[in-house]
Amino acid sequence: MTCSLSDIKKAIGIAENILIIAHIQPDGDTLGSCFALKAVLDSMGKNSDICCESDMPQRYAELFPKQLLLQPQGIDKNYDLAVAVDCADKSRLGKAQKAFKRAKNTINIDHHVTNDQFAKMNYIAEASSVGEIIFELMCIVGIEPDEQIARYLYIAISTDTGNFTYSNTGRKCLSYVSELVELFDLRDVADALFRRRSLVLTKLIARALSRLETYEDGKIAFVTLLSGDMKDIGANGSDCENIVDFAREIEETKVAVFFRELDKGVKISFRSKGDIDVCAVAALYGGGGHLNASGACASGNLKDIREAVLARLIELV
Ligand SMILES: [Mn+2]
Repeated sequence: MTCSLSDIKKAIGIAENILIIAHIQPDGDTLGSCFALKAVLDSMGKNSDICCESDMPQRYAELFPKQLLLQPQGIDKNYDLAVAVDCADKSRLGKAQKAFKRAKNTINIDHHVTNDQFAKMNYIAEASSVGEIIFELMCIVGIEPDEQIARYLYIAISTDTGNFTYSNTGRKCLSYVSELVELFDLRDVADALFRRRSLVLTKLIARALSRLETYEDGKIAFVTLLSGDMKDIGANGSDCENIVDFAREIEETKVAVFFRELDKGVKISFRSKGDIDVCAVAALYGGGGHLNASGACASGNLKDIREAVLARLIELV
């Protein structure tokens, strides 16, 4: 069932031990929102843990206390409440699904239009980021943001809005950030998020761009990483966030796709401009997301999947 933020406040009120779950291959929004929520719960005197199937991505290692991100395999506790954060469907919980199911009550806080409401209580809002929703929840439970909460919420909101440049950047998220901005060192965090990149990621981008292919006069742009590339460069999946943007930024390009070959299947990230709905294309492969940004994990081989995606996109551009 769907619920309101005050229902969530009530559910938190009667829970003592709370598990917060970030999605697999976590991004800035899920991590920032989970850590902000934990800080809010700490202030309320609640016990909470954060778990995620994937390791902390290198990009975020210095921004979050890594030791607080628990592996779901190590969790044997039964929580009163489990909260899925930024997860459009159950599969995004990965191995944390078990602990989620075991919890007495479950909440799903998300902003993906494709969310399938897999929890007992579902709060799916139209928002730039889950960070924006956690800000509102924080206000409703009556907690004042401190340095930590402000920093985490900024990370969540700024990364999901492409540093306040995507079309989801609106008055709400800007006004929330304006309330947070004096509480933490924005320049320092922004520098780590948007003006710095690891050598590994730089090499991955170079490799992906070396395989750039364009179709329909550049309206469609594909970048690709083969499974051997990751080993070769010493990278893992979490290093790949945002590679698709290098294709999206091409002036002529209307739809950008990043294919990453996995041991089994292919991870596909879609970005589009204007009203081209890549969420519908991702849905063909069991994925989803937003109109202009979505993703899927397709089974099959890279060559066939690329051809099928291309055929579908040619109809759209
Ligand atoms: Mn998000």
